[in-house]
Amino acid sequence: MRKIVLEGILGTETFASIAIFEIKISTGYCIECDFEENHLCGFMNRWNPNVNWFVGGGNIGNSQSILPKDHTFRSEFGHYMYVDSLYVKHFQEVAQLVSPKTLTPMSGCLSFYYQVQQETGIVFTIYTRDVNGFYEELWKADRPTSNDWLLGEVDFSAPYPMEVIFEVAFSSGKGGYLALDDISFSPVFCSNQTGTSFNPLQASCTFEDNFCHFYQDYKDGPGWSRIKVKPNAYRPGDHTTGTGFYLLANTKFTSQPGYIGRLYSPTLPENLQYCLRFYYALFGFFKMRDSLAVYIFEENHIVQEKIWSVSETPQRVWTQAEITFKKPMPCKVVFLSWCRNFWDCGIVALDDISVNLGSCHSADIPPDFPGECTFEKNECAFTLHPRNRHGWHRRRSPTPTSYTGPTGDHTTGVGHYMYIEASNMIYGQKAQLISRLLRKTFGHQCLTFFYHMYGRGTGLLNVYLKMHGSKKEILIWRRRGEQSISWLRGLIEYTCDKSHQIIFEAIRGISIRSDIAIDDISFQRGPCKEMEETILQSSGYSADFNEIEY
Ligand SMILES: [Ca+2]
Ligand SMILES: [Ca+2]
Ligand SMILES: [Ca+2]
Repeated sequence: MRKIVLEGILGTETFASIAIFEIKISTGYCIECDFEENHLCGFMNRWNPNVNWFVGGGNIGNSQSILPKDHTFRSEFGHYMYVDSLYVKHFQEVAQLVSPKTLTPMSGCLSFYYQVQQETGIVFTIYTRDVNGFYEELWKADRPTSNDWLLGEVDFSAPYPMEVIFEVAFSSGKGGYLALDDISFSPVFCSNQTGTSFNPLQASCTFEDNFCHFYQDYKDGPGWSRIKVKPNAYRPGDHTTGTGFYLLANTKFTSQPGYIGRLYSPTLPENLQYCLRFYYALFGFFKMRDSLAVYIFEENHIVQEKIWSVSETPQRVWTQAEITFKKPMPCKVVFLSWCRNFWDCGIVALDDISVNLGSCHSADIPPDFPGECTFEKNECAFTLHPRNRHGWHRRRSPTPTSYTGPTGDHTTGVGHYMYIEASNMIYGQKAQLISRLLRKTFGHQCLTFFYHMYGRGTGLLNVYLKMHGSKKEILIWRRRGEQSISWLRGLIEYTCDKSHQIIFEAIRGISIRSDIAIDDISFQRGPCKEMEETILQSSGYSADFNEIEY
């Protein structure tokens, strides 16, 4: 069972108002329609000066009495959509009927009925269009053999959000009309074969437990090793949590000069668009160019194509790479590290490889989800405490004082984070970053964030929960003093049956080397999936939590 909640939040204007009318919930797929109701099922005509899709039928006494009976009821009272060439003024003018966007992954058979009168000069094509506006032809009408309704069927697969566009183009003004009715979808491919289901998570890995489905061939040298280190300026903590595992390729110790074995992903099915993301960090390279490269290998390794390689980039920072690709054959992604000669060589670290369906760019279009903040665009739902407005700053690039603060943000390595600049504060001074009012948690809530506490004089980072209407700030998490040169993941599991706020409070330590930074805050419903032992003791607030001494 699900509920749909419509929430209206009024702005501050005196006469602000929000109105809702005509909510319709229908069963079936969002790209289906028989056009018998007055809302077109969310389909839209893309308006044009001359040619457009209109609703036909319904015995509306259209002067163009040549128009047909509909397909659903086979009567004058049924409805359908049509495009008439009567008003065409330009060669190949097009009319587009755009479906609602698919919201969940779907694949199967898209079917519809269409009728063409006086077919010469009419081109009827169906396209899909993704959120970046990228068109792909799905189907094109053959020269029709009849003037009655014809069934069109095409295999349709929408692993990521897309629209279906029914497009009619006229090459002359005497092209007659085209009518469309009964668009429907069934989750079985038209040829009655079930769709292959591919879960992109199979090609993702944090390397915390093992190599997941990645593997190597060792014929080119020692390959990538999975390691966990105590972080220092030359070896980072991992990207996933700051204390976990990552992969390392050290080209200084390869048998062949400067060339290291390949890391293969599992096979990715053909004809799907993928977004590959991963984090890398480089250490000690004299020349960075091409020290890490990503190739696409066809199954039998005949086709090999370089799709990405590193260029000049800051060293010693976990940096995110994003690659969108689509191939007509099943393929594997291959990570390769190399350098031209011994003196150029260094270390490449690799972590958090993920594969998603769709373009990488599309994920960036919606702003942060309400429960997430990367600080890339703004401070999201967080505001500064009015009394210490100068406490937290949003920053990109390293902090000005050396031996303290992060060298890049956690999200991409080159993005934004929030931090306190110890040089502008005095010992013991507090800076609070306060969330907007959050609703009660309905059971467990998992708050994840990344924090950076590096510097000899580092002070404290506290996280408080403050219930609405109460002045009391309940401590739910705390770290004191220098923690790591890496970004560390903080996990807090809590419940709260009232609306509340979460407060990040940084307290400046004894010296200017006490910058504290946070990034990538996310609130998720349910208990935290992984809880580390060290965090368990400080997670979940209880009445006596405040009594814990440090
Ligand atoms: Ca109809
Ligand atoms: Ca990791
Ligand atoms: Ca960030």
